[in-house]
Amino acid sequence: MTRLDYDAARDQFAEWGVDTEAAIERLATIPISMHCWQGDDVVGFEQLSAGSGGGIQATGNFPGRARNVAELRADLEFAYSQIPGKHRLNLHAFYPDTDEQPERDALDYKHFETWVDWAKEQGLGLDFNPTFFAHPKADDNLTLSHPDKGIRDFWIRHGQCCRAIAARFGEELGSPCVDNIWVPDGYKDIPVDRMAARQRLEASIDAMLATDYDKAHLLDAVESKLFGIGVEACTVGSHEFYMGYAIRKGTLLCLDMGHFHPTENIADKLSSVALSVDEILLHVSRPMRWDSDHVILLNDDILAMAQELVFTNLLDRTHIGLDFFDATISRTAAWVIGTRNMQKALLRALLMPQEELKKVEQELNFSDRFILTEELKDLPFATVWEEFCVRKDVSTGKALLANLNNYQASVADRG
Ligand code: RNT
Ligand code: ZN
Repeated sequence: MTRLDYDAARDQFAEWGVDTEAAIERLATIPISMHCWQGDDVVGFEQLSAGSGGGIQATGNFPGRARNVAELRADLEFAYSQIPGKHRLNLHAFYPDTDEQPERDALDYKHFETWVDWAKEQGLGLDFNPTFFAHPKADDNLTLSHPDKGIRDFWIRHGQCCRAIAARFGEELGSPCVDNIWVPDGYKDIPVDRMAARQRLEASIDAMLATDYDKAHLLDAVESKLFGIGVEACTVGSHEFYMGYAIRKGTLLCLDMGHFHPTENIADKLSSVALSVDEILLHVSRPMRWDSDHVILLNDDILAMAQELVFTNLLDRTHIGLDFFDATISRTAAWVIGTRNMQKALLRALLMPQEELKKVEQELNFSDRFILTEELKDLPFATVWEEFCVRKDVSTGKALLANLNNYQASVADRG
């Protein structure tokens, strides 16, 4: 690409009243929270964990899985180096950096302190998640809603120590840490007392959230789900459950794109949810037939999501997190391409003539809306993306392909 290409693209967008410079500047301020668990197939660094369980599953055995903290950080550093802009890392509680083997209900900031040092060095924000799976006390697929009070209390303590850790992350890094609560709780077959399970879940989350933290340090989120493998009949923490909870208790609501009926449009939910909750957490993902957590493509679902965020002016109260894990391809390539796809989608939305589109819709001029949305697809979005990457000093196209393959080759001999 030459300077001339970008100048021509800038002029072309300007004809539609779109300022490419403003779009590039805005895009640079939008952090994406990249999830640590794509790097190791959701295994974690506790010696006791035997895979994820809880109805989630990474498929594949592509070489290069990060086996320890050092490998995961090296992979993350490489991935961030190929992604334009400054971003965040979304850590799970079963990724401590310690030889102590602490139980989940005895996790402490000290077990994660080196993550904070590393995040400071890298200029990253941190988000966090308690881990309510991959543990013997989660084997019934019941945690915070388990009928056994001892098990519930164990998981409540886990959630409490994770909030303390997350709040400290936020304090140390000067940026609020989103602590996202997702539990796998559900039933294989049809339960007869859904209400009791939901009341237990609610009481447990209330107990977990009882301590107040400064919102400048900690933001609590709750994540719903339609179903998981092994809990096909009922998920205790359903969408209605958490939507109501978030509204009544003032938490963030997490919308995971894989956690709804496959034909539902998740982008459509934003404007409705945003009328009732202050802030939203997204788990941007790609379900295929089920909550399969494929790496996100630059497809219609992602474009629609980004367009809603931009057109509904929700960027400032939405935290964009990613949630996918694929072990059939290079894990670092999955991070890089997936994260860049989210950014590309946002850039496209920022480059749309929003006022004009809203105006014709307001006038019920659906013909123009139709003509415009389709003609606009021919605008040179790729040239503006390229310019953004050049300014942020990251590669595109064949150079990116070579970088990704070279790095993959360097980790392929991990056992
Ligand atoms: C599971 C949820 C949850 C997990 C992560 C690892 O269905 O999407 O967000 O993917 O916590
Ligand atoms: Zn999720």
